[in-house]
Amino acid sequence: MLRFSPIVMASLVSLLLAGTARAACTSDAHDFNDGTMQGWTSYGSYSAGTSGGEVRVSGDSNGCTLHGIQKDFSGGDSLSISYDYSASSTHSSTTNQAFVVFDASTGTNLFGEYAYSGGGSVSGSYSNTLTSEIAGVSTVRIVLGLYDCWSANWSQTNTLDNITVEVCTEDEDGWIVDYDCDDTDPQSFPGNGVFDANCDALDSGEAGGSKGCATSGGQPMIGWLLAGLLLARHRSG
Ligand SMILES: [Ca+2]
Ligand SMILES: [Ca+2]
Repeated sequence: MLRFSPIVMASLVSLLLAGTARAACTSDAHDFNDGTMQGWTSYGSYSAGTSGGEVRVSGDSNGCTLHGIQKDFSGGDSLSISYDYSASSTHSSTTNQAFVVFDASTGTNLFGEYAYSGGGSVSGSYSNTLTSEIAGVSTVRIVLGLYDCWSANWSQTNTLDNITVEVCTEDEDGWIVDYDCDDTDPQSFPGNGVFDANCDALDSGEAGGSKGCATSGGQPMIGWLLAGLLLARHRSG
């Protein structure tokens, strides 16, 4: 009969909890310095490719159409994005850079906002977090790019870099699962203050109440149950 020592047991539980924590939020972060598009693909009719460690979008069109890059993301309760951009054109009112989100299945526009709209050459950073806008949508399509609404060619361009998209799934109590209790994480218990500062995987009995990280949604118990099942399987095997 195979038995685990308490130390092995504790390690096993930590491993299971760590695995669960990774599943709660997934991050997709790219600096494009290797010259590849990292899964982002062209959207619209402008050309989009990497150059100098960033994504460059350029071309000409009309009809107020959107051009840039796209990527699909699945299965989340909240979606956070941040990126650096630059935008330019040769007219005083045709420079723009937009963050647009569609339902990938239906094409419905769920959200859109200009990071910049005006003229000249600009650069900046944009970030946002969507929750209600993506509720009930299984796969969202993010598009970063520009609107070309002019038949003339105003040499509109965008560059995009350091794009980070984080998708998080809430537990059954509506808490964002964050087992490492890193209160600096943007997804960590938004709007609900600071919790048990020394929370770790095995202190579920510690004071902190039902809103403490270790007891949020009871997931630590799931870890113990899984550990128990693995133990039982080894014992019977
Ligand atoms: Ca870069
Ligand atoms: Ca045009």
